[in-house]
This record gives sequence, structure tokens and C-alpha cells, in this order.
Amino acid sequence: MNQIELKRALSKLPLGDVRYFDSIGSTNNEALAWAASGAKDLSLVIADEQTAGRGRLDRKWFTPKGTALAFSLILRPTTEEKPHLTRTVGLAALAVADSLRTRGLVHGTAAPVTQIKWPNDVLLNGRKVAGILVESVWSGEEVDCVVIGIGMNVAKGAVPSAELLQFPATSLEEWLGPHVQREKVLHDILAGIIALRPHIGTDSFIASWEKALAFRGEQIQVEAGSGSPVTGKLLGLESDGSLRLSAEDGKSITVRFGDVRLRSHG
Ligand code: BT5
Repeated sequence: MNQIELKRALSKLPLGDVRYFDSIGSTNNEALAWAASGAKDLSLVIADEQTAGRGRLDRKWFTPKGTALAFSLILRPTTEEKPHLTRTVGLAALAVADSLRTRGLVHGTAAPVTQIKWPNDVLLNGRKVAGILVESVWSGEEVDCVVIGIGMNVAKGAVPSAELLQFPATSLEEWLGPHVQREKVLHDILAGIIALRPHIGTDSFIASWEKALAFRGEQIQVEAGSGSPVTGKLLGLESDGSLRLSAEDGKSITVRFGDVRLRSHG
């Protein structure tokens, strides 16, 4: 990664400290340890390659060298923010989605559709371009720090082969051409998180998050662990960021975690 470009891209943002690695196991692991030992608010860990990148439930996240964005941002929530921390994944997803909507397109192509696949994926034209992993550092009963880990496929070489994937993936390059600068995308995502953060507790925040959701009004299936999947029509979000579905009998269902997919009609 171009260090001069990186410094320039981050110079105007009100970040804490920044740790850059050519290669690391997982930026989230580094950020969690740093947060526990007193990192400042908005400190950032960024790496050009991850050798043990993590998704949810100990799944793997692939970050080949020189092709992707992989970073973790540490937030030290204020007293006002603490009641709304379950919305943090939405904060990150909205910032990622917004950063993509404003990017230039390859001449002559239609603008790709950017959506959030609840809870933590960002899709470009229905395929996963970025994943988010939010983790917390606790101090007794209270959350002391939140780590927002974001991985994004920038170049085509970042996209893992299909047999390693549960859901189809894509890269920015595929839709926006080869000239996307990782440092600029990073800047836009961080700037978006910083700008949205004061609104995290508002109704308009939830409304924007809902508006960006993929599969709204469609029949979906949510798999959450070993039990049978929950099915229903995706209606929207609860105030804590949980997913709201309506079952066939019209009853409302709330889902707190899981993997969403469109229900097959076959
Ligand atoms: C995620 O989990 O999507 C969260 C990914 C978070 C990665 C960032 S990178 C910086 C920070 N440091 C870390 O160690 N992690 C964070 P989940 O929804 O559980 O999806 C994981 C699944 O995505 C895997 O099981 C694969 O099927 C798929 N996958 C892995 N690498 C991918 C990639 N590069 N692009 C698209 N899909 C991928």
C-alpha cells in the first residue's frame, strides 16, 4: 500500500493513532488488544494483507496482499452512544454503502446497485463486496470499546474462488474499473462513519439503514445456528437493529442474528 497516499488520505480526519502493517493475522485481533490496553478513540489498524482474517462465527475472511482494504477502527463510545451500540454494524454498513454510491463509474456502464445484506454485508449488484465484523471490549458490565472491522474487495484478485464462498462475491474493480485507489475509499468510509456517528441514536438513522436493505418486501430465509431456518417477508428493522419479518400467518418475527438469503421458490 502506498504509504504517502495513505498518510495524505488520512491527514484531514480526526483519527486517534494509526498502526499500519504490510502483513498481519487479523486487524481486529490487533485492534481488540490495543483497545484493551488504552487506545484512543478513533484509532485505526490497517493492513495490506491478512493471513488469519476473521468473519463471524470463526469463519475465514480472505485478504490477499495488495488487493483489498482490511482495517479496524476503535470507538470509545460516549455515555450517549452506549444505549445504541447494537446499531454499530449499521453505522459501518451505511458508511461503506455511501462510499460506493459516490464513486465514479467505468464509462458507459450502469451504476451498480449498492445494498446492505443484513446484518453485515455490503452488496454491489447483489454480490458481496465488503464484510463487517463488530466486536467489543468489556469492562465489567459495560462496553469499554467497540472495534469495527471492515474488509472490502477492491481489485479482482481479492475475490476468493467460488468454492470458498457461501454467497457470491465481487470487487470494486469489476464495476468501477482498475483505477480505484484504496486509500481514497478508506478515507470516504472513515469520513462516513465519523459523520454518521452523532446520529446513531436517531430514528432517521434507522430509516436510512432500512432503506438500504437488500430483499425488502421479499420472502427470505434466515439461518441462525443449528435450528431450522426462520422464513418470512422482510419488513424492516427493530429499533435495536434486529431484523423484522412477517410470517405466513401474519405474525411478526424478530431475528437478532443469522445469515439471510432469498427463499427459493422451487
Ligand atoms: C464477514 O463475516 O463478512 C465479516 C468480515 C470482516 C472482515 C474484516 S477485515 C478487517 C477485520 N479483521 C478481521 O479479521 N476481520 C475484519 P461473515 O458474514 O461471517 O462472512 C464470512 C464469509 O464470507 C466466509 O465464510 C466466506 O464465505 C466469505 N468470504 C471470505 N472472504 C471473502 C472475501 N474476500 N470476499 C467475499 N466473501 C468472502
